[in-house]
Amino acid sequence: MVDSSGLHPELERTADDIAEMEIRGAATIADAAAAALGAQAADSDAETPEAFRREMRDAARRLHETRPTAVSLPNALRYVLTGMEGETVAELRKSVEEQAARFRADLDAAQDRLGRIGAGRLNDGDVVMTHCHSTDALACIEAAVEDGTDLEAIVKETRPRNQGHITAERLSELGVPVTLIVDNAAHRFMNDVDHLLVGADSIAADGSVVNKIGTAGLAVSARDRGVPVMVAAQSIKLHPRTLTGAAVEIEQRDAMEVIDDETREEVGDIDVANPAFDVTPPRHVDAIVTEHGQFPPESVVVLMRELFGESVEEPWSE
Ligand code: RI2
Repeated sequence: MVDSSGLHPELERTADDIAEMEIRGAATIADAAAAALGAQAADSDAETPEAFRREMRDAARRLHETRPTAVSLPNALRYVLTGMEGETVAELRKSVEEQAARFRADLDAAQDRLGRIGAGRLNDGDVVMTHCHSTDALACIEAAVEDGTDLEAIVKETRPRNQGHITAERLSELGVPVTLIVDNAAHRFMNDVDHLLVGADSIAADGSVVNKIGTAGLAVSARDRGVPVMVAAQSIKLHPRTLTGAAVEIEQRDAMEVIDDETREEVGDIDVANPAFDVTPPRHVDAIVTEHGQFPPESVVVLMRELFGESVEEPWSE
């Protein structure tokens, strides 16, 4: 059943959870968005094909407005909506449900493939430093561990949301010895590290990597110590609009994530800035590992053209 706004409660809940970061991580966001569109289609009360199409566009717009940086979200919405085909509501419904299911299955398969490719860069005895929590990055470690590669991890806690705790938990479950450090300790540990391994929320056509705030400085530190920087990112992280010159919007989040109101009042009259992401230039990245292989950042544009061409539709804004 849909509510008076025409949007399914599951879709509303998914949108709220993405905005609040109860659902987070670029791949997980894309998966949840596709599932929500599928649920919207399944329970739609639309009586005409036009009403159904409009409802799906409204649903996609609602999801799109939640978080601006991870391009996996619009890429997922575009994939599902461009697969919407048919003359009748029943046909349209079926096509959306099938396309959403296909997207989700492809996403899983892509992450597995990416993990196996990334694992090839990791050698027995290596120490990997991680930042934030990325399922794409973890897939590389998981595949390496499955191959019998012994790894250790230095895990940054990643203020302000401490997603490093999730990474630490997942790695422990895999049997990888973990040392958790505060973000400020990263440079001190860089001499002990063989790889810096991070995920991505968006990758621009010039090979710039948009990822959790702190990645850019970390990559400079890794470069300084000769530590290779490896970015694990499925192709849904490629930002097609950057092919035509658009910049990736950096999400600014609530000050409350950095400092609670009471402490802030004690400190005095201050501004608080909380950008969620930063941009690591291609010269500080060694390899972008995707499900299609690994690329030096400067050549990722070739893959982008192949996958998206030059024109990028936004069916939800029609
Ligand atoms: P996967 C996260 O952002 C991190 O920046 C992480 O590197 C990226 O998403 C990719 O995650 P946030 O949602 O898609 O925690 O690899 O702000 O899981």
